[in-house]
Amino acid sequence: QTDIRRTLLEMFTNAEGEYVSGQRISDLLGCSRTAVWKHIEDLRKEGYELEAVRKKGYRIVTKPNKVSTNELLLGLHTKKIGQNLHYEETVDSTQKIAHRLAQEGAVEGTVIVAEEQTAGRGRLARKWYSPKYTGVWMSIILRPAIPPQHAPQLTLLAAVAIVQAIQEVTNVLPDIKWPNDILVNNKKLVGILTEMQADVEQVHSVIIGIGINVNQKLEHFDSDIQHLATSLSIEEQKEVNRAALMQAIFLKMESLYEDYLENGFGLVKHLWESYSISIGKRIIARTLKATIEGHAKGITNDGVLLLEDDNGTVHHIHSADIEL
Ligand code: BT5
Repeated sequence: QTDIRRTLLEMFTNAEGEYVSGQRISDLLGCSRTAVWKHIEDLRKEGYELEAVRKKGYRIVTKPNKVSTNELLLGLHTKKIGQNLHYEETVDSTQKIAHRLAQEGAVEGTVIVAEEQTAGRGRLARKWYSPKYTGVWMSIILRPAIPPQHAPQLTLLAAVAIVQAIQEVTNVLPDIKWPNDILVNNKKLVGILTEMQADVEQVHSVIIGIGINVNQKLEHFDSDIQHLATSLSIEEQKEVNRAALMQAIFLKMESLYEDYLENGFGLVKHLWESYSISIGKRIIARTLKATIEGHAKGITNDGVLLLEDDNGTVHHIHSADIEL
């Protein structure tokens, strides 16, 4: 069923807005005219606006403002990431679903995407606002053979892939703030939440949750984050295609991930440092136990932040909120 729709959409895309006759469609799909009509009806239900003209055939007038499985799979040239896709209209949290699927043996590269999250979460059980049709709310399941203490490296890998994808799809030039924020002009555009299933020696799965504000207007943000959040469309001053952005992320992530598995953290570390605004500056790090002020010297090979306080002591920060 998905394959037929995929072929159908490819056909319309190749037609570039011109009509495709019902006969041609039924020939190519190898199904009856009645079956063609049913597939067209299904596309309409998904939000595609299709025009049917006697003797000419069908053409696509507008695509839905949704991110459907079809939109995401059409022209996706990855080997793994995004190829096994779970698309949902509304979920509590894509992280929750990803954990369940990972436990049930979901293949590496499985992605859970939702149009809306009713209980999207950040770190430390904080809330992540995920309003309908406006953002990218997704979780990616990876299964690297690495020790658990290396898992934070994948947060940094995801951040680099997202920054590169944003630069490819828009004119926005974002910065990374250690460990998991992507900012534009000091406002939060993206949050990343990496969780894992592991035993002491080995990771079973790493679940990378990615939240990107894409098409929200300022007034769409809840008042408690209005002063600290931004979206791509606010920065770009036009709507941004979410499916194209996700595809770009899948591609960038896959190539960085392949390099990471083969050659280690070196390339990601180098790229991450080039996008980071927290390194080489005076910062304040609030951990659960303490607040430390000092000079951010860099990150270790495990992705741990090195912070030198005024007494010259270098602290290894595993998790904190950073103030610049
Ligand atoms: C994060 O947490 O930044 C990680 C967010 C991860 C969200 C994704 S969406 C898909 C997947 N499924 C989930 O349920 N989660 C993941 P943290 O660093 O703790 O930041 C949380 C803080 O960011 C909140 O306390 C707010 O201040 C702020 N915030 C909440 N929603 C926001 C939004 N949409 N845009 C910008 N800031 C937001």
